[in-house]
Amino acid sequence: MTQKLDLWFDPAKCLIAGQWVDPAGGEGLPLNDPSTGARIGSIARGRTADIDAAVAAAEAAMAGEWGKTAAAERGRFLFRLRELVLDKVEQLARIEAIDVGKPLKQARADAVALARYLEFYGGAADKLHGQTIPYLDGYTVYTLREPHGVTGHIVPWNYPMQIIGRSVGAALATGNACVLKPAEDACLTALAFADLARQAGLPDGALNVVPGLGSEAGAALTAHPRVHHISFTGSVATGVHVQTAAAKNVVPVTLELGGKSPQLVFEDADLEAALPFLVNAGIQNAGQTCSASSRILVQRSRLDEVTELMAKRYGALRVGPALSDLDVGPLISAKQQGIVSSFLDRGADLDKVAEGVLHEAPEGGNYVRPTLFAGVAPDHVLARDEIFGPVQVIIPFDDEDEAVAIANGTDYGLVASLWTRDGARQMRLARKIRTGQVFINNYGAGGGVELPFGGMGKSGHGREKGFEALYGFTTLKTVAAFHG
Ligand code: TXE
Repeated sequence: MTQKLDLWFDPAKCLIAGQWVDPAGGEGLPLNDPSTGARIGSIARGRTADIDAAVAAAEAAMAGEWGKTAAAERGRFLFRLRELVLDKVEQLARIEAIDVGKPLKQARADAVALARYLEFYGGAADKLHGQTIPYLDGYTVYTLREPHGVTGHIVPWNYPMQIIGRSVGAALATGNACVLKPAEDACLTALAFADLARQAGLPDGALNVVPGLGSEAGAALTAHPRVHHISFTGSVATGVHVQTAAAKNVVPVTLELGGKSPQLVFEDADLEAALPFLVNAGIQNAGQTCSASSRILVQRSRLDEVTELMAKRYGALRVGPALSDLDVGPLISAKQQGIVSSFLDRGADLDKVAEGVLHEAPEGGNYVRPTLFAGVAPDHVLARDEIFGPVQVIIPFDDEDEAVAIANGTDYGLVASLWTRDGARQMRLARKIRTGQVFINNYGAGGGVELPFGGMGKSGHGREKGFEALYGFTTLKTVAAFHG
């Protein structure tokens, strides 16, 4: 197993206080290869005792060397870590591809994005500061931006490296000590990252990783009374659990809970430019992307054209093992395959206009064929619920008001894009659309780490990425001195 994955650490351990340790209960969880369905090893099954040890290690780090490290030095540490990540891009990409099932080129892009987060947050570490506030005669008033202390990070399996970069990267830049609970379905690059952080000279305990089940290690972390901030990316249902647990300790949370993100194609759209985005945004990472575009809203006069062009692209999509590096890999797990298949069953009444093709996909892998449905009503379950698979629906609209109503008509509000040449419409709709990001004549803007990201409605709250994340990982203290 380790040979195939080429790991330099033992995946069945936790990293606590700078040491690789067995989980206290000595138990493991299966490590599966989504491309084949085969079990290829074990990971640690961390539980409450391991989370307790990790939180204690983080507290000790805050009270010790890490808590006294200057902001500029924290930045330099992140730069060193970036170098180590860049040295290992190919290895990290291969590990992630095998663990998550994502095509190699997508995993490579994730590793490069992780390095970019470290560069951005490393550079920002010593540029975050408070303010002086003009006040009454005889007073000097200023604010201090301070770390929360111990931060908990619950990370899903779809983009481990990117999500660790944006959350742990920002938390370390601002001087917090982290306890990271990666997903039970894909935790290898979290462990790799933590080991590289150690090699880069991060003081012991500043970053601890405890793999395990959400209901065990995850729940223990979110309910821990000595964790001061929680960032969570995952499902709405689990996000509600996390926020409820955090509320009992009155701890702030950042929730990033996915979406049902639309692209609005108006009659004046440049279709040639739009087409790659219309499809890629739905099938990247096999549709298992929080900001996947699963709804394509098309003005009726261009409906047939868009449907035909997208269907042609779908017909050429090849699906196969991660290391074959095709357009689409397997889904993360048999469970996720079951969820997506059941959505496809519920779309039996719809007009299925195209499917991708399986290409040398092993029998036991978690594959589904990318599927495009057209002429879908906005209230159909496939147009409302997050599917988290390579499935898109085309929804027709007649005018701008209807387009906005449909775009805003789900419980979610993460991302949207507008395809139109009309400048006034661009500005008008950018305000009317209820999402955390709006893209105009593009989708995702290349995922820039500088761009604040987060949702409205059931897509969650709080912002990650960009400078906003640094505010989120700090708390503000006002100091008012009376000196007469
Ligand atoms: O998510 P969970 P799952 C959505 C997507 C997908 C669905 C289910 O629609 O089909 O969620 O995926 C940890 N306390 N997204 O079951 O349960 C868990 O161990 C604390 C959207 O994988 O939310 C993992 O680390 N933590 C999404 C993480 O939460 C708990 C990404 C996510 O798992 C916990 C993934 C608990 N009680 C899924 N229960 C996105 N926004 O990108 C679980 N966890």
